[in-house]
Amino acid sequence: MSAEPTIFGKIVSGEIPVEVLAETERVLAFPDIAPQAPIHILIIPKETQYRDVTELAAGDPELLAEMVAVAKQLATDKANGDYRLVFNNGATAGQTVFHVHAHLLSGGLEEQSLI
Ligand code: DGP
Repeated sequence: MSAEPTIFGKIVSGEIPVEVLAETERVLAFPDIAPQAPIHILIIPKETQYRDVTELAAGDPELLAEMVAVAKQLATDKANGDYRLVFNNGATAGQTVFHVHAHLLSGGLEEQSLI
């Protein structure tokens, strides 16, 4: 029996449409629905089994590195190449979707919120 898909699982499967900002064979990037910065993009693996970055780093560090490379490319394309990359890990740390995701924040530190 498979678990109920998360909202990001539904985005990967195409059930929920998003504006794709970057895509590789294993990684997808799309705008956060509630942006906290001029540039606020979510970067996720297409694979659904990793709940958070701790699991991903242990299970597939190359996939984590690919997410970081996508972040750098987006920050270079859309801003000056500098960026923040935030992973919330666990409900009491603010994680609400249990499919690992990086928040890419860029484009003016003074306009950003702590997420
Ligand atoms: P976190 O709190 O770290 O689990 O971040 C989850 C983020 O996901 C939050 O910033 C809002 C975003 N989000 C939730 N649902 C959707 C959705 O349906 N579409 C998009 N684009 N973003 C979503």
